[in-house]
Amino acid sequence: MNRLDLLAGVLEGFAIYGDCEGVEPFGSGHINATFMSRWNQAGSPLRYLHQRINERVFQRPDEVMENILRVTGHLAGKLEGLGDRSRRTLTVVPAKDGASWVRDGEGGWWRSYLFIEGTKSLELVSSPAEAAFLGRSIGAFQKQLADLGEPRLHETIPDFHNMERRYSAFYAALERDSAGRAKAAGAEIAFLRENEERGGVLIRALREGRIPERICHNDAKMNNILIDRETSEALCVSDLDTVMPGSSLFDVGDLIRTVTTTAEEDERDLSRLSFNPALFRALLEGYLSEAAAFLCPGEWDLLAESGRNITQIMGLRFLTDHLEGDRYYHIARPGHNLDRCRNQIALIRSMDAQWEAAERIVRELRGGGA
Ligand code: ADP
Ligand code: GN1
Ligand code: MG
Repeated sequence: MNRLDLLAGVLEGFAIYGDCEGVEPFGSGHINATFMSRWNQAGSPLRYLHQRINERVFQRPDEVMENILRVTGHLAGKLEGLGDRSRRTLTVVPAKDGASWVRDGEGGWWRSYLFIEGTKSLELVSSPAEAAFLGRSIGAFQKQLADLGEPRLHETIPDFHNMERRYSAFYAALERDSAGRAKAAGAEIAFLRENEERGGVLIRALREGRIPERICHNDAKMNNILIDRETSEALCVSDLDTVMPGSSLFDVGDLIRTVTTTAEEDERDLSRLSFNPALFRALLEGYLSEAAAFLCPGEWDLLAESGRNITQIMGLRFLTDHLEGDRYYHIARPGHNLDRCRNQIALIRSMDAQWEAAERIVRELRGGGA
């Protein structure tokens, strides 16, 4: 049965009142199946967002939802008093039986959120001001979650940003070469092999205690942040499936990866892609306006490096998935994951070429704010 039919079968299960006037696919996420529904609620138009959780990726959807309820509840508490609180954090719409999900006829797990109106998500940043808003929103998100307390959040994907584990998975995929694609990816494989050592820098620092474990988003790429269409303010951090213990630098790195580039993640014309130091500065200024208060010296030391590191882990994961026959990420065309990998490698090369500028910017910001 297709996803839309499955959704039609579960909509009844959510505590949503009124008449459903239509459902359509929504967004450009690589993982879950996302839809938007339109309702007529006693004359008022309303929308909701529905997602089927990708169970290949998230093997314990119940734990994912338990985390999300805690996190959204905590964030809502921090935002108490604000008139537009329900636009600034996700709100889970419960099922009629009180659960936070509804199961479909195939056993799939569905959840619903209030649809946050008047927002968009960006694939590319168009100004330093936007970059600063995005940085600030993740700094604030980390700060707000710092006192979430016990128990520790579930690790919804264990070792998610563990580069060493990601390299092991890559080498295993290369060895199997189950889709027969390794030969045509020789240059990318060579690049990732050559850069394995430096790739371990964040995970080693975390393991050795030079940077602390913190609750972070873990998937803080730009299009997971909802932007107000009117003001360009980064209003709401979404896609909370991977909020769990990690490093603040995993989020900073993912922001650097997606905000400071001049081309989208799957752009094939690599001549259009470069690292933009002005966006890098603005992004970090925004992030630090919230995070300078809690970052420790070890985190400052690796701030610039985090961008290269998270770009590298994504390049590695895209290539691993390509070698395995595209089983993890949604793809829209043959070779999509290889294109994404090439794009990430080009971005690392551009960051390398402008490394002195990046380090100088961090030094200046540290001098002014650390
Ligand atoms: P995936 O895990 O597949 O990436 P996301 O949770 O990121 O799915 O959702 C896909 C897209 O839907 C996001 O990039 C965002 O633009 C949009 N989105 C997510 N939640 C909401 C919401 N509550 N209201 C409006 N748009 C949303
Ligand atoms: C996936 O779900 P989405 O599209 O926001 C992935 C991230 C990658 C990203 C690359 C759970 O994010 O880790 O950085 O694609 N999410 C998961 O664009 O694997
Ligand atoms: Mg997403």
